[in-house]
Amino acid sequence: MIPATLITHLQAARRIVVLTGAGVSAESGVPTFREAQTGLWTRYRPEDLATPEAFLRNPKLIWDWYSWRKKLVTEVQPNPGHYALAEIENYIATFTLVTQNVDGLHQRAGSHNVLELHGNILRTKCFDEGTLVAKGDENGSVPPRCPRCGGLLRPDVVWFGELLPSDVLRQAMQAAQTCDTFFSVGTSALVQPAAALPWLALEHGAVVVEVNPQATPLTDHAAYVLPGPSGVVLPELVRAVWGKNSPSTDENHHPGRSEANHS
Ligand code: BJW
Repeated sequence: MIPATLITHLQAARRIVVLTGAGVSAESGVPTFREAQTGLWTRYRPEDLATPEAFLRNPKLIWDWYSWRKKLVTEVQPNPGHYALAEIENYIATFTLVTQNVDGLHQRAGSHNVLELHGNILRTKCFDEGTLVAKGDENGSVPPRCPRCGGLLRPDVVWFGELLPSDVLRQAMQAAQTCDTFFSVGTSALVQPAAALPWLALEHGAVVVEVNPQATPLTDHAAYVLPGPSGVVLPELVRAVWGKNSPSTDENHHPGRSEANHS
């Protein structure tokens, strides 16, 4: 069900950016943010946990939430969506994977050029100094304390109200402005500044493709919408574009928008 015109476009594509969100890891068993939370954490909203204020209010609660999630991400495996994205990197001259995910599953699937906008849950840093702490330097308290200054340790992720790593954001914006094709995959496209990246790509003439079973604020503006789980859609796309499968119908193409993007 990959539109024939999209297949043709991708066969000639030179610069592709893919922005991923929690939906890409959903099929690995990692819960998304704005869908139902599971287990112990059903009574909390991520917006109430993923802030510096929440951490300072109740450091143990937040540390425990992240400990639970850290354990989860080390126990799950990358899914076919992650592997398909790692494979596309082999076919495209300039391929940038920009992820909002903090789980490291793209790297474990073999992706190399990965920009982590929101950090990585498996790294730990000092809340006060911002310096990274090597594994094993964490002491036994909950949360552990910084071996240098005694401050509280926290995961090296970006919480609401915090700045994204400036160099990573700059590279992502640069890639979005200069790509010929921009994929938005498995993200609700709500959280800024990541959500602005597809719009930046649109403004600069890229063909924007969305992969998501649900509609988002981007859906009506994308040239192509591939509605389905990324673990199914992305491998199908790789087969259709770079494999031996023949192209299918054009039913998900929004022709007017695509032409506008190329004008
Ligand atoms: C599938 C699927 C399958 C399911 N296949 N798909 C401008 C306007 C208004 C507000 C702001 C603004 N600029 C900044 C803000 C404030 C704020 C913000 O954006 N708020 C919004 C809620 C409005 N942004 C910030 O605070 C950022 N900092 C910043 O901008 O600093 C400067 C500043 C501050 C304050 C004011 C102004 C400027 C920082 C944002 C940090 C986000 N951090 C988190 C937590 C990371 C750590 C952790 O993991 O705990 O990042 S929040 C959470 O949301 C996480 C995610 O990376 C992020 C995005 O979520 P994502 O990935 O899109 O997940 P979901 O759950 O929302 O969606 C999943 C999607 O998957 C759904 O669409 C499903 O349909 C789909 N799906 N199964 C494909 N199988």
